Amino acid sequence: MSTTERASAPAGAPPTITAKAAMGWMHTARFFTTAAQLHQLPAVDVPEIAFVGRSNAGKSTAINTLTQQRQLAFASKKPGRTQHINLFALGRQNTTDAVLADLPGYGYAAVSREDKLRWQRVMLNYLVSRESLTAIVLLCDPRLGLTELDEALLDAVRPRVEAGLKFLVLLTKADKLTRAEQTKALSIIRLQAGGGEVRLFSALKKQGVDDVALLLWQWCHPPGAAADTPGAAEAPSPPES
Ligand SMILES: Nc1nc2c(ncn2[C@@H]2O[C@H](COP(=O)(O)OP(=O)(O)O)[C@@H](O)[C@H]2O)c(=O)[nH]1
Ligand SMILES: [Mg+2]
Repeated sequence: MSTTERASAPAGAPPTITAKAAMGWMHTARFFTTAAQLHQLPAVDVPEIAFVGRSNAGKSTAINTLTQQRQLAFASKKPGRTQHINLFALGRQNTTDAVLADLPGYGYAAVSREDKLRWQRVMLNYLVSRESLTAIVLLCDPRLGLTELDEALLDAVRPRVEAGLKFLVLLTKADKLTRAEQTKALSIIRLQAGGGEVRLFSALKKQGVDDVALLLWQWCHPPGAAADTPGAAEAPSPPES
């Protein structure tokens, strides 16, 4: 592996790497643990990024695309089936420098009312109280826009976002929109997202993938923190394939 993976940056600038190296880092994702309840989740001492969104928004597909692994997050034909919080560890070799959390999709019509409420509670508790939570990626199908449940989620995390929690709205399935529709969706959701990042994403066309990988790497490796985490300061390996 070459040291040129790390892009050169002026002194004092945030640590930076190439998109290729960020994709290599994402590719290190492996299953860590799963929990049906919040108290069953182990505490972690690295940044954690939660993926949330309505059932069928494209969450599993986005996680699989970002990690370049076909089956890491189960892309189910039966939405609403994934009823656990699944954690994936990131980091090369035996180090873990970040964790991805795949949260159950919400809003699936065929789930019973009790189950829906139970999952909303688990998710909101997680988003409000999970200490390692560093960033939230909210997956949204731009043809539907932000729904009531997405807005409720945004409201719940607003105090944490104001306190520094990173926030990204990923507009999925962008390949289904024309250029004009993409531009329009971006500007509408930007207004609604209130200062968070908003990006277009297509698993099919690989649109936005590098960009998101880079953003997530940067969020998990803020300037000044790298020295505290052995291994994290080095450029990650590219995918092995
Ligand atoms: N055209 C297109 N379809 C997508 C894309 N991402 C996901 N889908 C489709 O949307 C449906 C729901 O995706 P899935 O990842 O299972 O959604 P989840 O319920 O949020 O995990 C599936 O039929 C996917 O094939 C994309 O980028 N483009
Ligand atoms: Mg899914």
